[in-house]
Amino acid sequence: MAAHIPVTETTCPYCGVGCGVAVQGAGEAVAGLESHPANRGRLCVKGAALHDTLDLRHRLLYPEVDGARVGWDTALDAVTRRLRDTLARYGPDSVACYGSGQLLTEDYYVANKLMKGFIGSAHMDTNSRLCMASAVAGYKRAFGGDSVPGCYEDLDQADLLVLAGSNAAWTHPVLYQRMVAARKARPDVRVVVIDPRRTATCDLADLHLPLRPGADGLLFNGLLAWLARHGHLDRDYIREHTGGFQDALARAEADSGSLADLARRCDLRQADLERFFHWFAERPRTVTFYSQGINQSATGTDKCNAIINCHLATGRVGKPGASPFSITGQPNAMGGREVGGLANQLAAHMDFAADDVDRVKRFWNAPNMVSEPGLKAVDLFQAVADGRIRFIWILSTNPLVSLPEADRVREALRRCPTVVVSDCMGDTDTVRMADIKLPACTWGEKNGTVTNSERCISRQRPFLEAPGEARPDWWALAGVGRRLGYAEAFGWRHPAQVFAEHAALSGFENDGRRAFDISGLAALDQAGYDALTPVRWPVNRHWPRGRRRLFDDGRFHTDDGRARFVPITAALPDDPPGAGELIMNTGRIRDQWHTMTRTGKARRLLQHIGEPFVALHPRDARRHRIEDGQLAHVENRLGAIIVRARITTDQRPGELFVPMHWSSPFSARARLGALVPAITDPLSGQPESKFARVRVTPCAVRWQGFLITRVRHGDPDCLYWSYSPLPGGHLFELAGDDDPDRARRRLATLIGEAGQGEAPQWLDLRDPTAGHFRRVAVRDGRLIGALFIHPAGALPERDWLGGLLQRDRLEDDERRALLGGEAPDGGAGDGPVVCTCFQVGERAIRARIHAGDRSVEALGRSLRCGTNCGSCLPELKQLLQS
Ligand SMILES: Nc1nc2c(c(=O)[nH]1)N[C@H]1C(S)=C(S)[C@@H](COP(=O)(O)OP(=O)(O)OC[C@H]3O[C@@H](n4cnc5c(=O)[nH]c(N)nc54)[C@H](O)[C@@H]3O)O[C@H]1N2
Ligand SMILES: Nc1nc2c(c(=O)[nH]1)N[C@H]1C(S)=C(S)[C@@H](COP(=O)(O)OP(=O)(O)OC[C@H]3O[C@@H](n4cnc5c(=O)[nH]c(N)nc54)[C@H](O)[C@@H]3O)O[C@H]1N2
Ligand code: SF4
Ligand SMILES: [Mo]
Repeated sequence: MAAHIPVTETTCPYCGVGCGVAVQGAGEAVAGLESHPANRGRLCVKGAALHDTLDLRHRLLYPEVDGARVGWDTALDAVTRRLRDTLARYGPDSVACYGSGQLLTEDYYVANKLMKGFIGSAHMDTNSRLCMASAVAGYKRAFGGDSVPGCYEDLDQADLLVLAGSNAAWTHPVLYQRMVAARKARPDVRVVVIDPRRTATCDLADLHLPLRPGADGLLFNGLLAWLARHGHLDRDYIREHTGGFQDALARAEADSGSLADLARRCDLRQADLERFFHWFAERPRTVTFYSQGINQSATGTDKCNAIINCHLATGRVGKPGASPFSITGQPNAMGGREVGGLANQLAAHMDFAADDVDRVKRFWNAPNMVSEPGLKAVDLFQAVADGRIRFIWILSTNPLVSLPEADRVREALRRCPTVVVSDCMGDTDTVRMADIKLPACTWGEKNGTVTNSERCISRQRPFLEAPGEARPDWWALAGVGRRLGYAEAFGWRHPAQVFAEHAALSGFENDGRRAFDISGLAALDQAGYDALTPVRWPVNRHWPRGRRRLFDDGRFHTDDGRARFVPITAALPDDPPGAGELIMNTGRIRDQWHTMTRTGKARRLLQHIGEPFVALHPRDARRHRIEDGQLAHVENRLGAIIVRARITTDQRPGELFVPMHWSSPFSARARLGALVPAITDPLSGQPESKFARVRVTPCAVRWQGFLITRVRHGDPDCLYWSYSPLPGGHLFELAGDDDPDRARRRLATLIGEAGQGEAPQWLDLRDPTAGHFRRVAVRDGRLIGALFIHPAGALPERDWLGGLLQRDRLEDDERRALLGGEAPDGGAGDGPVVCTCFQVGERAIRARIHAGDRSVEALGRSLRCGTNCGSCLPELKQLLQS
């Protein structure tokens, strides 16, 4: 980077890897930060596309009360008045706050303090309930505190990497690349992937265990029993540092039975199971890296403990290259755990024990300190639905998409007298339901700290002015605190002051009992805060520069200092699906982040996968008469979606996969949260998001098509649509079950541009017998928009047409080509973009393979694909194999 342009060192706002990012100027360019220990200069596709998402399109820029734009004073007065009224009439239990692992630690700390200390309601929960709650509960049961023992270096040092319920190649790409590098440097390293689906992550696997969904607890119980039977336990470690082993082992033995039996119940080959067990026995340096395939389950906490039991039994906790490693999803999931964002925690790793409550109360000088845990997310929204909660403030999360039974959640918010939503974006499913909308700063504008999966605290630093009247979330929350009369408790002027208070609380009367202690940072002034470099907690007198691993001394945070084995009876998800039913698994794709509010702004992030889909096995496709690329209904008694079918043997028969990302602004009917039943783990309250019973049927359409337009007026009125931004406008994929000519007339009204002048010139091509309709609108020689309708969906390249939107004048051959529907050079385009960094499409890659490229390296030399972030390497390999 050129020396004269200022560079801001900050942290990526997406996944829990927590990569350092170097931003040039006001976001002109981004690069991986070489000095950051999490990524050492690397970024994945989403991180590398951050500067494409900084523009102000779709931003919420001004506060609104009941649909009218107001100033901040009026908005915060309104929040306070309605809050006071609700408190006066219905008491503190009628007030709730729902936060997010995408808040900064400072925002989160203030929300928690306001709710639990001053409003006096413990109904403060967070979307981390849908994400990390089981992992937290598992760690607490085993270690006596919510502490991740290991660190990222363990991934470089392990001899066995077990990825359980993680698609890290797509969801934690920079860590995945680290594992790839480790595997390459030391060929003896073994990688086992446990996932019912064959995912991109399996590219690295020496062994893929495509187990029956939900069978992980059984599998790890089986491992524990096998290790004991074959003399692979670390007896000294068990004796010196743990408790409860005999019970746990007895339960595991009773549960798992013979190896043949175990294999049958997990639906795995016995030989594969044995291979995994032998590798585990032979390789003391084992990291089990686990994520949502484990956590998001009605027995998620037990599954976490079944994994931890195996690590404790072999003494593999907190040692170099050896730990059970729950990987966090959101950028500040860990920060939320530190400030007590979950309804069953207080701040700074304290619970609801009487002395904890008293300690926090004294520290805050809190007038209305809560003394009992509040409602967990799913129950909390149930309380909104039945009118017990009458005021809710939602910050930095989109529960109308991400919660189970999402249609019921919508009904609940519709009925709730006061819904306050803080978001940086103006049009999300949840923002649409708000009575009061508060515009939040977002990445690039926010100033504070986040903690990643390995307990590393990093700064997010601003490099942009806050646009419009957007303000930091902590500022809005503190404004309400002051209006309630707590000027001193909420009097901060800068996030550095909030951080210092949070750090001081972590050390307050701690005496080493609570793992989370960053009292060493409590004296930071603003300059020190601004200069803070990444550091792994604890940071205190004993560990002034942070600590890499916890529990390496074999001492835990339980009363007797010993870790606990937890006896597990591994329950499989209750009854098998009924006749005609399939199991719907849900999760993430490579280039999108959750409900797409930010990643959905970058065209290049929609070129890899541009539409919502359902992946299914060819056998199920045949049985349910569904063809590849066809639209399909996926439904159950709770809801219904329409998505495109992708037929693949990567799925097990009887099981579907649907991505969680598409929401109302992005597709007509794809909010899959509506179909997920609100079944939760009794210990953690985490919903079972990966196991919904559904039916799938073909979706009959009479026409397919697409529309491009310079401005977006509204949503298409037809059976199916999905949206993508284009550099000069907008793209909708369309399909309908009505008369195509009528659809043409209706949908063409969506074509337009800003500041309409004289009427555009319409070029029409109609062939009613063939069912072809084309309308192109041109004004002053510029393309304004186009609509193509066709019975079967043989349609021109969207990106070629989209490119024409950016032109000041169309050439004659381009006009002809437009109506003809084919690029002048006859090029059919490059197909789906596989390598997002260098924009290399599937067709180009196939062409090079035909021309003789035989390896990913050769493809990289010819086309550069796969040579930057590496996220597409698994797909390049797959194309080479096919
Ligand atoms: N690209 C991208 N990356 C992200 C995110 C994103 O939205 N997009 N979100 C971030 C967040 S918040 C999170 S929490 C993480 C989540 O990261 P992951 O947990 O890796 O992602 P998921 O796709 O939700 O689920 C992981 C895998 O669990 C598998 N699975 C389903 N059922 C079972 C089962 O019974 N047993 C086992 N062993 N596996 C099962 C699924 O098939 C899936 O491949 O990703 C983070 N990173
Ligand atoms: N079926 C199914 N459901 C799932 C999952 C699954 O795998 N399957 N995964 C679950 C998991 S692990 C997670 S983490 C959740 C994620 O689900 P959500 O948290 O609901 O999804 P996001 O799209 O990340 O929502 C973040 C919102 O905050 C806004 N935002 C961004 N930055 C800021 C900010 O600084 N301040 C404010 N106020 N707003 C901001 C964004 O515009 C967006 O509207 O989904 C859960 N739901
Ligand atoms: S791996 Fe995660 S933190 Fe790193 S650049 Fe990608 S999304 Fe951002
Ligand atoms: Mo998550």
